[in-house]
Amino acid sequence: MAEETIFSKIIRKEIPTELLFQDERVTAFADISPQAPVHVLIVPNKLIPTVNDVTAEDEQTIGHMVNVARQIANEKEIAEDGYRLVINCNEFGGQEVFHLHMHLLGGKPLGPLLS
Ligand code: IU
Repeated sequence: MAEETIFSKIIRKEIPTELLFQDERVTAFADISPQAPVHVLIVPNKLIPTVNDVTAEDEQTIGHMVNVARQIANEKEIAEDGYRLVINCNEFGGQEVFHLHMHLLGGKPLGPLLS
């Protein structure tokens, strides 16, 4: 069994956050240390530690995460200018919290990903 992270507490609303979306599959909340004017994390409610742990049964949830990101981008009015969706995986990917999450970043030009 994977160990819970602080994100499970956020999902269960045991820790206050700026909650932007929640349904039976996915939760979205403002990143505590924003790297852009809009920085939102979209997480599956189910504890999936990394992308390496995604299985075929998670396909709908992963697709739903993208859909929720798109909706939030529209609500935050950053869709037309554009934004970035990022999922970090393990050490080389820079993952720090081992509960799968998608970063939605936008609200300013982000430049090339690798520079
Ligand atoms: P990473 O992809 O695992 O590197 O990203 C973890 C993110 O989780 C990072 O942007 C943190 O600022 C963010 N975060 C948070 O929003 N709230 C928390 O309580 C913790 C981390 I711990």
